[in-house]
Amino acid sequence: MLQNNENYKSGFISIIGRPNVGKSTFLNRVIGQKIAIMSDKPQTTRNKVQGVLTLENSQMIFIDTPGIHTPKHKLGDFMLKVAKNTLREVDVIMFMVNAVEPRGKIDEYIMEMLENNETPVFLVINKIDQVHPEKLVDIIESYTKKYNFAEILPISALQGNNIEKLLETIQSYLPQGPQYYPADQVTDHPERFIISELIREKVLHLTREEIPHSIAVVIDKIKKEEDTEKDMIRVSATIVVERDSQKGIVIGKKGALLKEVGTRARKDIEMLLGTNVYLELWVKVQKDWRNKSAHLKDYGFRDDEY
Ligand SMILES: Nc1nc2c(ncn2[C@@H]2O[C@H](COP(=O)(O)OP(=O)(O)OP(=O)(O)O)[C@@H](O)[C@H]2O)c(=O)[nH]1
Ligand SMILES: [Mg+2]
Repeated sequence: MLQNNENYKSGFISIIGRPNVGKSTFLNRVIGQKIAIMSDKPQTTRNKVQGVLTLENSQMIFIDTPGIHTPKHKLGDFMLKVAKNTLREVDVIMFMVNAVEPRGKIDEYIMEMLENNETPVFLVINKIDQVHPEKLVDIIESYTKKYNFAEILPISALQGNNIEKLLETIQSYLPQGPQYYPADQVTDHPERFIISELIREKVLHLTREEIPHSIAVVIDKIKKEEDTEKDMIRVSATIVVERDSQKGIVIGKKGALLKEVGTRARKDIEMLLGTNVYLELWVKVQKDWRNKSAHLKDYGFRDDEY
């Protein structure tokens, strides 16, 4: 049953920061399921991804956002807008930074952006598994001299250090409120979106240089197969690239790379759907799609949704 009593707390928490600091890794750890894709390539996340954590006395709705960067095309403009817009109506802002990298221009840009904000901002220093604890004091100082944070929490999203403490602290900032989502709902994204993201993630993992940024994945069809013995869902998807040469790379020698993408993505999709999956992948060239509004809309980057 959906809770709505005096002792129940709920609210929205936006996670913002530079690309690659571990925002999506944090979200997935807290939710306990992969709903946002992760990679070591910057600008992995392109849309906002909402993850719901329901505890006995509270519900926290985390909003993972695209890493803030200087946009170089229309897709980048869209991503920046998505990240900024999530700040408007949340109860807590988690500004995540990477303990391993020094404070940079983008961090400063973000702190300036937060300057006239009424919402409490937490400084969350991630990847502390990578630095000596003695270094933390200097890292903290380099940020606190620029901004007055409500809370400062060093964590490791990958290994789980201090996550419980962070959740408890967030909870203490949430207002009394209703349980917005049923307890078993972990995200508001349709399966179709997560499936396309899981496929994109495998391409990110298996390619380098410009490819990760140049692809989009479109789901053409998801269909339950009726005449098979076992439960089986057939998924057809198209990987869109920007140039002919990229098509060759994504397909690989004798189709090897595309096959590997398919095998890995199928496993994740089967986990997501809890059934056998037959995955069909196609590759298509769509010149300069990242700068074309019509294509951006087709591939799920719709301005009017934000
Ligand atoms: N060592 C270490 N690595 C981490 C930690 N958290 C995340 N990573 C790694 O950092 C990389 C980036 O993680 P993501 O979660 O995709 O980062 P992001 O901030 O969502 O990146 P964008 O979506 O591009 O903005 C991945 O290779 C993660 O495995 C951590 O606590 N420790
Ligand atoms: Mg991300």
